[in-house]
Amino acid sequence: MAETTNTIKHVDSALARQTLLDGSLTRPVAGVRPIRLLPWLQVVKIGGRAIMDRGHEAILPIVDELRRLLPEHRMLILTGAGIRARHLYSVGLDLGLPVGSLSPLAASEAGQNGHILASLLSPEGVSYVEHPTISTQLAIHLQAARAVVGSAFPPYHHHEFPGARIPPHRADTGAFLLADALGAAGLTIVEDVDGVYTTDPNGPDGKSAELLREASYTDIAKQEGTLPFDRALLEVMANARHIERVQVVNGLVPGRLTAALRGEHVGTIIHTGARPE
Ligand code: GWN
Ligand code: ATP
Repeated sequence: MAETTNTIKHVDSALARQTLLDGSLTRPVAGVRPIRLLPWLQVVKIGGRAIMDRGHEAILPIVDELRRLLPEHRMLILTGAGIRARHLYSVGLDLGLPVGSLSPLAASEAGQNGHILASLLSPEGVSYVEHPTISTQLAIHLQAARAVVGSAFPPYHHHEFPGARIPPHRADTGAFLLADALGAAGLTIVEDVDGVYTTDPNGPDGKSAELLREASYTDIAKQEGTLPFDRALLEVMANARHIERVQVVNGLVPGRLTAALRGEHVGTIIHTGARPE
């Protein structure tokens, strides 16, 4: 008869026995700061409407600037959706499409802009990488190239929150979520205005618009009216784990993106809810 030995190893699992809803129980396990996956990465979001829709006049100078930045920085360049997505929203809303159907359709426009930008940077070894590749193989792609391009739009599809008819989580939110999840060195949002103003500088009250040089996400959240990025960005900034500040810069002015990546203050710096390490 075989002898029974008492060598069974009990695996301690800190969260096995309790509800995940009780913060006092989960905090000792889940309350630590996540590690930075790509701490040397600079994430750059290029506006779909602000830059890509303007065609060669705006795109070629930005491509030139990105090309010159390659020896200095390793970058994840993410593109927004722009005017084609807005046309799509108007047609889709007129037909009664739910928000979860509009989200992937708009996202595909952000992807198209990324394919365009990547094609222009391909002589430098830069390629478009798909969402699943960004999720699982970004590190190896960034070993092969100084930068890659992707879609800034988060792929929520039918998981998009149903509170509004237009998808609330768009390209700026998607870029921030990625940068924070990767523990990147920084996020720069490239627009067609000098930064965040007290009111839309291109709107009816544009003459009274004042540029905010530096503000916290809570200050900006209190500001009524429009912003140059999705309002949901402010909500995710509240719970940021790594990205402590984001700079919004004017990509129509040559050199601003370069200066921002070098740590200079050339647009609006927004402080997030992330605690300093
Ligand atoms: O199609 O331009 O990735 O990188 O949110 O999903 O709607 O898809 O539904 O790998 O997975 O249109 O086909 O499209 O932009 O998002 O991609 O060319 O499943 O490389 O197939 O998460 O690019 O695309 O639109 O980003 O933002 O095949 Mo596109 Mo987008 Mo490509 Mo991607 Mo969505 Mo995939 Mo996806 Mo869909
Ligand atoms: P996407 O990438 O989603 O296509 P985008 O980032 O390229 O979008 P917009 O969403 O159009 O571009 O944002 C930029 C525009 O926001 C500016 O041209 C400006 O007119 C407008 N805007 C509205 N409110 C403000 C504000 N408070 N401060 C600065 N710009 C504002």
